[in-house]
Amino acid sequence: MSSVVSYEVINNVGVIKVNSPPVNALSQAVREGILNAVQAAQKDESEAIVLMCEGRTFIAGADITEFGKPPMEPSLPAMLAVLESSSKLVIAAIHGTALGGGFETALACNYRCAVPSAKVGLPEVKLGLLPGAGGTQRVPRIAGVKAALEMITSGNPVPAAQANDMGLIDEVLAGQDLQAEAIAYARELVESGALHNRVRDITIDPASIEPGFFDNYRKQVAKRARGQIAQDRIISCVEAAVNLPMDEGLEVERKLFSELITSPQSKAMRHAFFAEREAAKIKGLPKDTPVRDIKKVAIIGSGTMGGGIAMCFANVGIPVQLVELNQEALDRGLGVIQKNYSITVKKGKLSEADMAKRLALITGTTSYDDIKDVDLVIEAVFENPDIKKEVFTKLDATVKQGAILATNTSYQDVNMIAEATKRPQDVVGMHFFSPANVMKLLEVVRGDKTADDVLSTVMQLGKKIGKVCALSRVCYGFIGNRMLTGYGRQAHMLLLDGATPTQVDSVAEKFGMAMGPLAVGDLAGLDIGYKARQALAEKPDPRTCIIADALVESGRLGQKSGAGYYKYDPATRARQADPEVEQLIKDKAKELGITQRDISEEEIVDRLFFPLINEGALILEEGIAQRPGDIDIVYLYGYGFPVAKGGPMFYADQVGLQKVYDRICEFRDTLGADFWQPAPLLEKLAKEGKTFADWAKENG
Ligand code: T1G
Repeated sequence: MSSVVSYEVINNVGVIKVNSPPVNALSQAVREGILNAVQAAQKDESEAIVLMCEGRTFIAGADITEFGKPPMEPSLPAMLAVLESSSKLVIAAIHGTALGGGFETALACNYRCAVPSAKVGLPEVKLGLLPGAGGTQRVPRIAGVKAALEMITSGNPVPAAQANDMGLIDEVLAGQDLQAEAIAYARELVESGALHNRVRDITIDPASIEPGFFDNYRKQVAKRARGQIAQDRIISCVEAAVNLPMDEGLEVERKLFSELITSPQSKAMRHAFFAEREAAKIKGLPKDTPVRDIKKVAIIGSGTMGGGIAMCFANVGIPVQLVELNQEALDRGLGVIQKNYSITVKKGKLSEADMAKRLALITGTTSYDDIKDVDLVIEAVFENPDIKKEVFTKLDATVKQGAILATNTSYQDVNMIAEATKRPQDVVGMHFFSPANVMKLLEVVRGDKTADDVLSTVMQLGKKIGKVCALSRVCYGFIGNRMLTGYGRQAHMLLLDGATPTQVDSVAEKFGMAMGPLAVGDLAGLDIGYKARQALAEKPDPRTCIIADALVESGRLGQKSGAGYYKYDPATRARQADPEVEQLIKDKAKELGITQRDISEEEIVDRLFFPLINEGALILEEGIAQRPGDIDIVYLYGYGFPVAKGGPMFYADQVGLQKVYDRICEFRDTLGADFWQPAPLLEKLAKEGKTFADWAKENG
């Protein structure tokens, strides 16, 4: 056979085993090995064929690393055609996650069995693609059009039991011994004279689809697709599965797949896929860096952040103690957690039993003595450096040696906090994003003295609690918030120059941001920034805050007060433009001697997003971030940047660094040098005709 696919006949069943770590992706060697094994099985004494995998999972999809390279035979469709035309029953035996081309391979088999913990899915949409090996044609034939559309446009995996109910899995095994149980199931099928089922032989009655269904579905999906095109093409493929014979439907699928795989959106989303995994790796850290065992966690502060962080740990079965100054604050914090879980239960996303299990893992205390033997403490108190230093001094005096002492600070100097202890090597930043139990980004902030095993522990723990981690060195605002300053500043200055809040936010949302910058300010509360500015020793440039200050001083704090940059419908919280605010903006512009003008969409896009890129370049050359891809991950998972654009640095490469550089120089010369100084690295790469991706390759 081959180094990645073995074949042997056991009890008259031909067993094909794929063993191609890490996820048995359908590389050329795997495709060739399976095809050869199926052909060999046609001629031997086997009465049926089982296709299974070694290692952590069944085939997890096409080999994404092969995309963009010249195609290598046998193609996946060719391999599947041999599988589907086998004269002997072929049974896929699934464990782990059968995803994408992996699940499509299983669908081309006659039967599918799986262990209870297995999941199946078609996540191609998350890569800006569609299932390109028959998934859009076979799933609707088995599970029906609606279920197929939900599964393929969401890309979410389906657990084995549910897949069994949908008909996508024929048999859920006991799961004690996959190979033995799969062989027994194959024998049972042979001995019972099971039909040579082929999914392609199922037809869907077009009359069963209500008129206008597909167009309505397109409209519904377009809202959540945020400009992504794959969902629309998936719907067209499923429509073809209803109206066309299998081979013609496969032709439609192949054509639309080819369109997507060369699309900028898919290239961006595939970049994001690999960047996320790259970001979890710390340059220069030995692969065998030990990891500390985190069995018990304490969180100092049970406010919004502390409570959300506590839920992250309870959700994965790690006991967590909240520490508060007094019982009243503690009870309030625990009450908020209970309420958050109850809301999830009401939405049907959590069972009562699981809620109870998680709540039982979250306890509270007002005494540091109760947390002296925890393995990790995360401080989540006010963003006041003196309070943080006081907390860390107390932790240092109380908590056992070897515990990790983390701060959730968004801005403060982690080195300064570490110096408040005698163990700076155990101090690290774990910057969660609000709401901490929802937002996936975790900025891991490396202090100058943070130990390697602390970093490796926190990166691994971050993944365990469902976060996407990116490493930052210490600077004001780390990666995300530091870059956000320029973005927010320009949003404010665009108003003074003549754009309205609606114009700025709708251009940002058309670009793909989850929410425009001014609406985000209203959501977070304009008073937060106001208080921070009031605390500054040096008053900020009025051009960057005169409107925001005036709004707060007139009681317009944002959604929490019913009005900020916008008015908010009390029932729906829908935002409405407010002529009062638009007049206030005009008055403030006049006060500053700014002559307002029409602002183009292009100027808004460039003035919002080029500062992100420029600051990202500075962050790279200062060594604050390891890679441009890490910066992309911060923005994709922490700030609602559209994944179809890959992140600010990937987007910059697509725009072209020369264009970005020239535009920033133009803004410097027309809007003023205060806020428009091109980063030296950006200038250098532009002049050399290079990209940030080139920089990443050259810098390892
Ligand atoms: N191809 C190549 N490498 C892959 C891969 C893939 N499909 N999936 C994972 N890897 C690498 C990954 O980069 C990492 O590498 C290592 O495996 C472990 O991954 C024709 C066209 C399977 C749920 O989208 O969702 O099929 O960093 O850290 O957390 O219609 O990987 O170690 O060097 O994520 O245990 C469709 C993508 C492809 C599945 C495992 N399939 N993978 O999660 O490990 S397109 C997918 C995942 C397709 C067909 C279409 C997850 C996982 P390294 P990991 P994990």
